[in-house]
Amino acid sequence: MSADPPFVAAGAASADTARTVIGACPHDCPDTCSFVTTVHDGRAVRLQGNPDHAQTGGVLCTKVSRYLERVYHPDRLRQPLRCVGPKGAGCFEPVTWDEALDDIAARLRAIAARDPQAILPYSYAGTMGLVQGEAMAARFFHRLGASLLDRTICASAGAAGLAYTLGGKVGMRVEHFAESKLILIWGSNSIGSNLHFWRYAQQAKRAGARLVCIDPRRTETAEKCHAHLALLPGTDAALAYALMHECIVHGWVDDDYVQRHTLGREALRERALQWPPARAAAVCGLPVEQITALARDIGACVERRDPVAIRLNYGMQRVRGGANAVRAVACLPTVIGAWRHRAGGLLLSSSGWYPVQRDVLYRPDLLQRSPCPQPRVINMSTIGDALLRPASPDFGPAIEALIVYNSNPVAVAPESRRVVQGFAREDLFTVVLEQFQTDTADYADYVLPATTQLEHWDIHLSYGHTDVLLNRPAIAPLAQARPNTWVFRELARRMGFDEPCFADDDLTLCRQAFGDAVDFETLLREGHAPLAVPDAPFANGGFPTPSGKFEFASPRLAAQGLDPLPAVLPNHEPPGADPRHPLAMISPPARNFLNSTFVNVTSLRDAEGEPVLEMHPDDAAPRGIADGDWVEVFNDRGRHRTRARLNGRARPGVVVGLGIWWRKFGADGTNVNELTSQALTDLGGGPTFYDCAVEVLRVAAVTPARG
Ligand SMILES: Nc1nc2c(c(=O)[nH]1)N[C@H]1C(S)=C(S)[C@@H](COP(=O)(O)OP(=O)(O)OC[C@H]3O[C@@H](n4cnc5c(=O)[nH]c(N)nc54)[C@H](O)[C@@H]3O)O[C@H]1N2
Ligand SMILES: Nc1nc2c(c(=O)[nH]1)N[C@H]1C(S)=C(S)[C@@H](COP(=O)(O)OP(=O)(O)OC[C@H]3O[C@@H](n4cnc5c(=O)[nH]c(N)nc54)[C@H](O)[C@@H]3O)O[C@H]1N2
Ligand code: SF4
Ligand SMILES: [Mo]
Repeated sequence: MSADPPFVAAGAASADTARTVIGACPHDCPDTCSFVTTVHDGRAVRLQGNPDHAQTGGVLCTKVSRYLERVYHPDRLRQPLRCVGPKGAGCFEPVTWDEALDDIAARLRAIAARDPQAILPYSYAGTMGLVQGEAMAARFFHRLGASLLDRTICASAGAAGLAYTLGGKVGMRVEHFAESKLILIWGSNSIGSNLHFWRYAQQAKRAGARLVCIDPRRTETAEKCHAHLALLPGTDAALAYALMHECIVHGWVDDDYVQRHTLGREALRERALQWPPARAAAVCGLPVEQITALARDIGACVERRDPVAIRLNYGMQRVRGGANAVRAVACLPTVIGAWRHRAGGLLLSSSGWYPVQRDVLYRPDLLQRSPCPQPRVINMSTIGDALLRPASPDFGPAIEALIVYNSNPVAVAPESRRVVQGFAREDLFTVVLEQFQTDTADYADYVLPATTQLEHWDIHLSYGHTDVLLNRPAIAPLAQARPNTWVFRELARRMGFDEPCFADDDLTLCRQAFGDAVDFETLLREGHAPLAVPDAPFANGGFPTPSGKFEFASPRLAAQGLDPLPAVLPNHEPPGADPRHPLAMISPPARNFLNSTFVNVTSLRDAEGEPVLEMHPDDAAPRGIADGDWVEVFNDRGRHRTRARLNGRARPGVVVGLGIWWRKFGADGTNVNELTSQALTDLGGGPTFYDCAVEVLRVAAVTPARG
């Protein structure tokens, strides 16, 4: 066993009386809750929402209320494991940390001696913590000169959409939605995935606000709104333009605001006038009255000077035209001058408000000390293809080693057949840092046991509010589990990287994350501290674009020879266009899971039951499918067996496969990503999970493989 680092707070594991420790929820969720763990005799016995953190309001979601079940799960990985059989067969033997780390370092050294770019990190937001996320890992891979990973799997299309309009991941402060009079919940199942925003929406509703949901699926959120527009996936830009069309022709625009604070208003006007509601209705698969009624709701607010707010979320940017759709939607509040009011405007992500000291934390300068100062960049959304590509002058070396942490790509990446084929390569050296034996860990050469949030330090930004949160460890690491930072520190030492930054401990990394921009003493005392974000940040313009204006038309895109205005782009696989695969499949998250996290927590899995495909009776009946029947969903990429559910949530032409189940819990060892494609979005290189044509057939009963 290697030397133990000081990753546990002084006294954290030793007190013998009950005490409480303030932490932060690590999961990839806009709410970033503060929680309080009660520890008794070194064991966490209770975990609750922090009542002193306004954004949390003392309330956690169902998933994280069950966090202790996950922390003390009998299946937690407790020691390093080495693969001793064929890839993916799940044959592992325990090894010591020293054996594992020595061998991993030796393997990486040998590959790096040929070309460090043959080594690829693969990580996402299993924890959103800045310290257990990329801090020590980024330093390690920069110093090594490994391939860089473009972390696109979730939000990069939306990020590009925001960058080319309002200038970045900034927007309204979420608490001000409580004062809005009309809230469009657009591409978001807030009750399932943004619960603490929903609390503000409820406050607004009680104060007389109207809530409108724009989502192909009749979600639990859609059910509770005053109106629901169940448009076809990938048609949001057409809807946004039709709403702007109505605003323009009826004079529901704020000319003064538009003149002062925007670029390209004439061009936008012309484009919007090409989208009368009837045209959009045909594209979106909506009754035209729903569009004109929503436009009238907006117009009534404009006339009364009531604030209109949009809670846009990432669900609508997982299609070919995702970035342009975000751009089009973002134009709407600007056209009506909604930003003048603190309860008006739009929020997709607030993460751009945070002054993260990236250069200090991630040390990109270390690339200069590596043998490869300008490594290639690999898009994580096409990991299947990347792992299967041979060396070529275009691509560079084949990927020989993959270090996975904070992610479960075998379950979550698109086009599983290719992903699995890549991970199954016997000549690929794969190391997986994990808390559990996930689908990805099954393909590892080494599985390294990772700590959970209760066992390590971290510091957090949020993409749904504007506070910084500090996570203190509440308990000692379980068995031999170790924080990600510790693993990369130990590997750095074995690789001979002697820069002082590799000696920084986790608390030092926490302090470095925001430097002087937040008061660390407040964080240590209270666990959270607010950023200074103005109440109505764009009431007087001042957008963080190069022009300082809201860019209806983007000079940056024009300079690249692209359409400067938001474009209405059809899906790669438009609903109904392919007679062999006439149904559009979307696969948004199941409420009791967080991506593929929690799927192995029994109480939460029981709440979800089993993988299902929601269908509309109009699509089920002609295929002879009844509620509860086994079906096969398929296209040219793959097939997946699941049960049909006719529960009134799917609209005609669209089927919904709730995600993201572990493959090994699927009836035939697959999940929805068997069907999804590696095609990318218009801007940002994002995945197109919800742009997926399929056909569905009834099949005989399937005997589940497991679970
Ligand atoms: N319970 C739970 N909470 C989560 C997650 C989870 O897995 N489970 N995941 C977390 C993560 S990583 C993220 S990124 C966010 C995801 O949460 P959101 O950003 O809200 O995105 P999604 O859940 O992908 O999709 C939201 C809604 O968009 C709808 N949708 C699908 N296609 C379209 C379309 O073309 N147009 C429109 N208008 N709507 C569409 C879906 O039906 C879904 O109800 O939530 C986070 N919170
Ligand atoms: N079909 C379909 N596919 C999707 C989506 C969809 O809507 N539909 N959503 C996409 C989206 S939005 C996202 S964000 C991605 C999410 O994909 P991922 O980022 O891979 O998220 P998870 O599936 O939650 O897997 C995170 C893993 O990190 C591990 N982990 C957590 N904390 C730590 C830690 O401190 N250390 C280590 N070493 N490991 C840790 C967890 O145990 C878990 O297995 O999936 C994408 N895939
Ligand atoms: S998953 Fe989201 S809602 Fe649930 S506790 Fe974590 S931050 Fe809060
Ligand atoms: Mo995500």
